[in-house]
Amino acid sequence: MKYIYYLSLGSNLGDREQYLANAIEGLRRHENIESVTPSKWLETAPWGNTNQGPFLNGACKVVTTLVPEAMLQVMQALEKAAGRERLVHWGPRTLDLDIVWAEKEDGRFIEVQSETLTIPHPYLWDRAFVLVPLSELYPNFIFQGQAIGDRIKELDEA
Ligand code: A4P
Ligand code: MG
Repeated sequence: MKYIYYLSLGSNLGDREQYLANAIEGLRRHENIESVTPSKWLETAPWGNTNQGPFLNGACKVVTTLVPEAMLQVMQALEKAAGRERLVHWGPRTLDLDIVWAEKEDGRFIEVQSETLTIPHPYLWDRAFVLVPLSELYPNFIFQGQAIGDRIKELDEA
């Protein structure tokens, strides 16, 4: 059984581009990860806690046999390798990796609701910095009956 994960990547401390590039490399090196397709990176204004520096954000598509909890562990190891410290909720970070959407290889989407993992990501549909890179990798993505391109326009006008 294969899984397709769409990850959101973000960094707003230090060499942001290097942290994102290292994350992609780290995913690619994992023996149970078959492919990693990154989006372009884009600079974004901080969302939520606005008292911090601008982010470099992006997304990537991961094809793997790893189940969701195992995928999360791989991501957290990469965050740790980037020197990530969990100090402030929604605060500055060297590297943040979130699973925003997941599917099985037959296209059926995956829902997870556990202590450690919520998929789809609760703020998936509210954040242009997640949706703009995601739309590059998954242009025909539809969530709750709405096309991703329409949602991006709506957020842009808000
Ligand atoms: N967790 C639950 N569901 C997931 C999931 N789908 N993917 C748990 C990844 N992790 C998930 O996360 C806390 C816990 O969430 C993890 O231990 C995992 O078990 P965290 O990264 O340690 O903590 P956090 O910073 O409090 O939360 P989170 O969710 O990463 O923050 P956000 O909501 O992503 O906000 N503005 C811009 N422009 N760009 C950004 O990238 N990022 C944030 C962080 C705020 N503002 C931003 C950006
Ligand atoms: Mg996170």
